[in-house]
Amino acid sequence: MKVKARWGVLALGLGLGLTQYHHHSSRCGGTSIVHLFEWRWTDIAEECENYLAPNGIGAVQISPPSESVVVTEPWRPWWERYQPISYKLCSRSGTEQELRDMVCRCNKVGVKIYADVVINHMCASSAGEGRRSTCGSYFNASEKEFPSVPYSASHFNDDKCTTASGNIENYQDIYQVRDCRLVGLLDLAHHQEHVRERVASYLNTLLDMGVAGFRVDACKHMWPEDLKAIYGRLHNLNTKWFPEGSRPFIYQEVIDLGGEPITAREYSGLGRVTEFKYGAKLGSVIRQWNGDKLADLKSWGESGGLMPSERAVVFVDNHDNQRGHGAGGDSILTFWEPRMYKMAVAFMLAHPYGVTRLMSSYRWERALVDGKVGGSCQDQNDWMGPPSFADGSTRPVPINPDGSCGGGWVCEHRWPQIRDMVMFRNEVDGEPLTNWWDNGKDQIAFGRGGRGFIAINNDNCTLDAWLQTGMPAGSYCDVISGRRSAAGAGCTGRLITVGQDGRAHFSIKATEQDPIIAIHAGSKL
Ligand code: AAO
Repeated sequence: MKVKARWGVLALGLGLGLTQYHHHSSRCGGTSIVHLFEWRWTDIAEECENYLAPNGIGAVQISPPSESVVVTEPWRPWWERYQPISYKLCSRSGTEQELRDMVCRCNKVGVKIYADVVINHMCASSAGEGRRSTCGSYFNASEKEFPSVPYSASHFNDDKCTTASGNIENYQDIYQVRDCRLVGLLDLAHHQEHVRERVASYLNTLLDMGVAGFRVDACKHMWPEDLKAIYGRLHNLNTKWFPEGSRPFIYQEVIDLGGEPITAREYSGLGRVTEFKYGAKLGSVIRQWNGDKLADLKSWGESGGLMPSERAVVFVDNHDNQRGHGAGGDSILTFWEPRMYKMAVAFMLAHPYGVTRLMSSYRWERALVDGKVGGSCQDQNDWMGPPSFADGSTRPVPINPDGSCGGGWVCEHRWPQIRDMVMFRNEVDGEPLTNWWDNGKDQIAFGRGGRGFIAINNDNCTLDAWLQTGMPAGSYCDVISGRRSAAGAGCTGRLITVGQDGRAHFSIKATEQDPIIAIHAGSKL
């Protein structure tokens, strides 16, 4: 309570409403965000209607919608979208009309759209002149000319950067990190009125269209006071879909694993911040590295070294660290290791900390240099773009009869275990963590205020215990091994019977494919 009050005062002191931290209304559930990485707008619109709304997913993070350079060597890497050349809204995911249609259709069914916005920089200086761009706009990176915005040489930071290469060479120097080029990308001078106005105008176009917030890329590389000035110019959300006076939900990408002078805290007064320690540490716990064990998660959260929960967006992996970009290290778990991945995602969705973001990926042909698995192992194919046609345009996402995705799309958010843990999180929203139990090693269980209970066995022996669930007596369907029938009387998975005293028997073999049991108020028969 004290912490909340302190942040509230700080946010008000900054002249910002509190709602930039609030992603959902707890009344309607929708607690989680899914990053539909590289999906086309038309596919996202259908996904909102057919899957996300009915399954209680609250929002989609879309790939950057702004016009970018088209990189053809190697053949159309996913990362070309992080090199904008204008703020026109045609991208590899579709046209502006398709974007508008998607935002409208998703809003209609109550699924919010958060746009990944790349505002720190434009494309790399090495992109030169005469390159292709996604809307066909002209640009000349060598001369720093982007007439469609417009930006020209004076709108970039190069005069402030003191490194010989013009790039960030040392993350210990806060001036380099903010005023030099991130991996050669032309660094915008956000202290200039013109740049602030152009960036705010881009974001406002999206807000007016019905977008509900932003994942702001590369915030570490922008000065907090510049971001504050830009956020201060943002319109409220469109009242066609949102209550009058609603502010955009903002979550800022700041990689803070400790050890650098720039911290997440510098940005958490402006909006939420991506908590990178979360996935790195959780991966290490589930891999049982360095003596880490599930029982350690008893103190998970702020007391365990994470930022305040009401400032954090959390995730097991993201589009960078699932392929060795960004940060997090080898411990990061991804869809490539599904058993451990599902344990990590189930824990994240059951635990009250943070706003949760799910990753939805596509497969690429991995070419591991050292043969290791894990997030940051070297992968020569880390650039590979989404499933594409020969002309480089992105393929649609085909949905199989069993609800999984085909065509190289992984769709972790459609894995039944993950789908039903999203429902679990919606059911227990706002409830405290209760009835923690562990065996001192890699078996844990905990409840959420009598509305849900989960047990996970990552040990090498069976979990066999009578546990206090805190839940009302009755029969519950385990949502990991099955699902409650629509009529509510049957269960396709295992049944857990909670007695009058709130206790229930749990048995999970160490060899099970999904060594998890989860029950919640919505799975009661
Ligand atoms: C591409 C090519 C480059 C080329 C460039 C320009 O790959 O070779 O130079 O074009 O021609 C994405 C791709 C990039 C791509 C870029 C543009 O990932 O490969 O470059 O598009 O097309 C830093 C930033 C962070 C950033 C991350 C990738 O702070 O903001 O790098 N993420 C975002 C996006 C990302 C995107 C961009 C930004 C650019 O999510 O997709 O890039 O728009 C330390 C620092 C971190 C830093 C990492 C990366 O991390 O703390 O701030 O992230 O280094 O080097 C341990 C440490 C940890 C450390 C890490 C790595 O884990 O604990 O702190 O090691 O050293």
